Amino acid sequence: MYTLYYSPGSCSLIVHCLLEEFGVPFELKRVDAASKDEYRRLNPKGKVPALATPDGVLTECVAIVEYLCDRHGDGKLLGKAGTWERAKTLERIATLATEVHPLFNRFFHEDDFSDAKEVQAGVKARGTQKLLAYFREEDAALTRAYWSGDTLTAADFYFMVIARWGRWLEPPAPRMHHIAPFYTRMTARPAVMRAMQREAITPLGT
Ligand SMILES: N[C@@H](CCC(=O)N[C@@H](CS)C(=O)NCC(=O)O)C(=O)O
Repeated sequence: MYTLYYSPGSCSLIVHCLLEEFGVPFELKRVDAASKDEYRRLNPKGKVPALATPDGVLTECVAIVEYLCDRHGDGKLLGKAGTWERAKTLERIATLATEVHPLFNRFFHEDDFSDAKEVQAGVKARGTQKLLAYFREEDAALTRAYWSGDTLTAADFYFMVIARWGRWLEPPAPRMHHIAPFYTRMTARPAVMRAMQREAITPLGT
């Protein structure tokens, strides 16, 4: 039995959706300000997600996604180890984790970058600019059913969560011309609907 430590709508939603997709039993534990100190004993980084597994506690979205897909996906959603499909899907996931997620840190947590208000404003403004440029480029390229192509992969769940954060941009990422049908398709998946319902969030709301 797994336990997923999560915060609603955060990057832990990617893992939550995959657990639902694979239909494996798991418990959910919400991490918030009140439980943070206790949570640090389990995950000293203090961030979500963390997945308590029979093998131990695993952190980092990329590692958890690969672990779950290998254990439960049988090559589905990530591709079998050693294949081009696996490499290309991981390439997409790695870009989201190492390039795009940090841009959202500038957008949501500009005060992490400086104590000076004018520097924070600059960090946020540049982050916003880069995110809009990123989503416009992805929107133009997203001409197939899924962000990753004709076949659903784990990267699509990651992009869906990232696009959901982009609802605060103007224009909102989930409403962009090509991203919109992808986003609707993803958020209509029963597994995604179940995960969002349990986190008390909606595709475009809190
Ligand atoms: N590199 C980590 C990033 C995790 C992360 O930034 N989690 C955010 C939510 S999306 C978090 O826990 N933020 C709360 C905090 O930093 O205290 C991963 O990909 O799992």
